Amino acid sequence: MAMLSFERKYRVRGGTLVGGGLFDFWVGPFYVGFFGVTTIIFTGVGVAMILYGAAIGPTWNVWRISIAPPDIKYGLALAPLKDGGLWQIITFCAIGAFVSWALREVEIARKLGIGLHVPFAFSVAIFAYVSLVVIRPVLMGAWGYGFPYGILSHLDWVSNTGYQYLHFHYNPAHMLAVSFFFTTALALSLHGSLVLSAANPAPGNTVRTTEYEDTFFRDAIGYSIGTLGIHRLGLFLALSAVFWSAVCIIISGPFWTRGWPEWWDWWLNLPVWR
Ligand code: UQ2
Repeated sequence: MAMLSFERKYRVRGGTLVGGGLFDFWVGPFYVGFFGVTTIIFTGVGVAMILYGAAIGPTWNVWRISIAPPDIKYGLALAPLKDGGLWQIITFCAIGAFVSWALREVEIARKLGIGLHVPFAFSVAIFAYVSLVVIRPVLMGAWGYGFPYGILSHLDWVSNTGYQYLHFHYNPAHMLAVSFFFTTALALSLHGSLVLSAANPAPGNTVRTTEYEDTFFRDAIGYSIGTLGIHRLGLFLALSAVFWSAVCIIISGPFWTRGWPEWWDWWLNLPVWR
């Protein structure tokens, strides 16, 4: 069945979480829904605030435009618009747009009768962003601990925040996150190359089935995780990378204020060495 006729067949009413049939329609290829409307509104207001922040700022150089969070002195209060208030509105709109997008994914998945894996995975990415601009700032008592919205300025923030803890690579949660990122790249490179080797072989060779894929890895390492298994593993590895990234920054400040190398003193102080 051609993709378009398949889509027409499954473009049916129902599955909505909010609004019933009110926004249950498509615009061209795009499903709208209640959360399509809220996504558009949050995105529109957020982008307008970013443009306003850029307009009242010192530069139109895209690399240097930056909208900073409020000064630490404002604590967790609302700040004046031009002194961090814009950042607060933009953060609110960003979270509103991201959550709306996730819920729109839920409605589409419900319509199709498929699992909620995609919105679940996206929710972990939202959790990572919320960790940086809400959870950690709230735990530390000031919105000023959030990161600035700018291409170079957010890089400066990451560098400065890392150096505040002397050497961020000694953060055990950061170690886990990095290891999961690398393992995700390994798994996807194995998977992508294996699928292409069988499904898109060199000219003159016929397309091979999944048994060939299994056999390749059984011959090479004595084990094949399977065609479904590799995707379970990939999702687990990728979500773990994002999850431990969130953990590694949440614990830096709220739960550990010294240099991360010093955290490992527990190892040096084990009674077994004495
Ligand atoms: C596999 C399989 C796939 C795959 C890949 C494997 C047929 C198409 C890549 C091999 C993966 C293994 C053995 C797991 C490696 C473990 C880590 C932590 C990277 O067996 O089934 O399906 O794509």
